[in-house]
Amino acid sequence: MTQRIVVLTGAGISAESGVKTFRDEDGLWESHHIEEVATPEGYAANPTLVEAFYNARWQQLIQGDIAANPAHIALALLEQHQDCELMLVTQNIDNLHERGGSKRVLHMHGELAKGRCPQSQQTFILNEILGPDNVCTCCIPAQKLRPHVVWFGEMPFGMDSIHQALAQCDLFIAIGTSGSVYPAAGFVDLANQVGALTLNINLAPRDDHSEFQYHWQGKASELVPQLVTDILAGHSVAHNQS
Ligand code: BJW
Repeated sequence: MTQRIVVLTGAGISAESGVKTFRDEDGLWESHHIEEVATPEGYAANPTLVEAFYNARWQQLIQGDIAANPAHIALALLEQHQDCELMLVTQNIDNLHERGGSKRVLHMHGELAKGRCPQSQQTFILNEILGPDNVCTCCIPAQKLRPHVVWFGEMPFGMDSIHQALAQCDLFIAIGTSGSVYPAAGFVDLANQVGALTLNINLAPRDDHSEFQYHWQGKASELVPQLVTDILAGHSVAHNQS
């Protein structure tokens, strides 16, 4: 029987690829003020600073020695499995799932590779870093593109599809996310409500208040390939819990 799986990934899945997380030691929020770089108000006050923040991350992603790791690659393998209906939702704005081979990725917090028209909301693939010269082709007069990301107070993308998938899923898996940002942090509750199995994979130990039924503590690059092997073999996720 087809297993319906929703996977939610966060910054932790890309950490072993060399991309910084937000809230870990040496994470992005240690060297940047959230309200300055991750709110619409911060962008309105200083667009140059905010664009520089995203441009530096984009350049690191395309020019550095950053590559998809075994966790991204394993999820791409899961997508191809005939007996599994997978929705892969990522909070990450990097493109490492795609580089790992995933074909269908829902970027609920946007994508570094794109700019967005603030008027029509149409997105444009960026061939260069975002600056004053990047304007849309959908409006007259042309509008300056903004980073295609979701800041605090803005609505994440794809919420209807995500809710629909969660309402029908058999298994919900969160990987490498601190669960501190909503609405993503509430997905586990929705999955629990429909009786799905819920599994959290994280380097950190189980949180006492966790809503997840199962917790696998360790590196995503090791545990996700193991998980995918188990799923493909028809084994339960109930082992290896902490
Ligand atoms: C590893 C590992 C390894 C490390 N292996 N693991 C209550 C209910 C509903 C909403 C709210 C609420 N209270 C407040 C809100 C609003 C707000 C919110 O959640 N605030 C919180 C601070 C409480 N949310 C919003 O505003 C959202 N919009 C919204 O709610 O819309 C509705 C609405 C609209 C209008 C008015 C009112 C309501 C939008 C949130 C946007 C978040 N944007 C960011 C920036 C995106 C662009 C960018 O990348 O710069 O998204 S913030 C940042 O946090 C980024 C991430 O996607 C997000 C989550 O972070 P993540 O991925 O979990 O990373 P970390 O660093 O926190 O965790 C990493 C984890 O990995 C750790 O646990 C490590 O242990 C682990 N790890 N190495 C395995 N190798």
